[in-house]
Amino acid sequence: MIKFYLYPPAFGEPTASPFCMKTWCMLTAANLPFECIETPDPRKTPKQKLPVIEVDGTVIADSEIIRSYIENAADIDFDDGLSDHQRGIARAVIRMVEEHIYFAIVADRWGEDDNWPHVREVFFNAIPKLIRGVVTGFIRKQALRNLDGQGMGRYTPEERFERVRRDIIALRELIGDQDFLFGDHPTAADYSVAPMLRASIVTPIEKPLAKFIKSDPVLMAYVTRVTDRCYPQGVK
Ligand SMILES: N[C@@H](CCC(=O)N[C@@H](CS)C(=O)NCC(=O)O)C(=O)O
Repeated sequence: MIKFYLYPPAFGEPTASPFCMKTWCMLTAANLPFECIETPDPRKTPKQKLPVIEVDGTVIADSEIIRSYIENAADIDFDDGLSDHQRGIARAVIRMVEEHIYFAIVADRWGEDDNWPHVREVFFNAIPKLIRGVVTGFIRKQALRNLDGQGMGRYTPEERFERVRRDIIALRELIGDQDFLFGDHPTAADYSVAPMLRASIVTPIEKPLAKFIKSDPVLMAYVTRVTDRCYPQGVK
């Protein structure tokens, strides 16, 4: 049985992390037996991040590496039926949402003073109230340093939104009138994109990114379709 370590639910989402949600969708699609183990603390994992899975005592970290494990273990290809050209686009799309849009979400949540108190209360409610302010202040500083290092933290909120607005339009254009990114059935890119769009719109104090996505019927219908088809039963 695979042990799947993930963040607890947050802001109405089954898990606080779009990467955990992606992994959850992949495990579900592959029909492999697994148990979910919620933890708020990634510090003891190999990359100090979640998701990780544990298989027969071996820990596998990072949703992309987990994907390879799942595809091997279940003898499936999440991109089955895609042409090489489509596979190229899929990989670029996954990189765009996971390495670009994701950091705009982090900046909206951790960097904006009106969102931060909500994030603090939801993500760190396991920390005793007496020391929560100090501990989370330290964690926030670290997160903002990471954002600065990554680059997203150096943009003004307006510049940040303009960057991701164009990404979101690219996603909408790719979806077009299809049910999923590459046609009538979900592929790996859908497992990355839909959880990231959902994460964008549930940030407690709505920022331009959330408003932009929510005002787009194509994107919202797409998110609903992926949720209905790919999210595990009972957590939607
Ligand atoms: N490339 C990783 C990204 C995972 C990731 O960024 N996880 C975040 C939560 S969404 C995390 O655990 N962050 C903890 C930290 O950076 O300290 C993957 O695909 O699994």
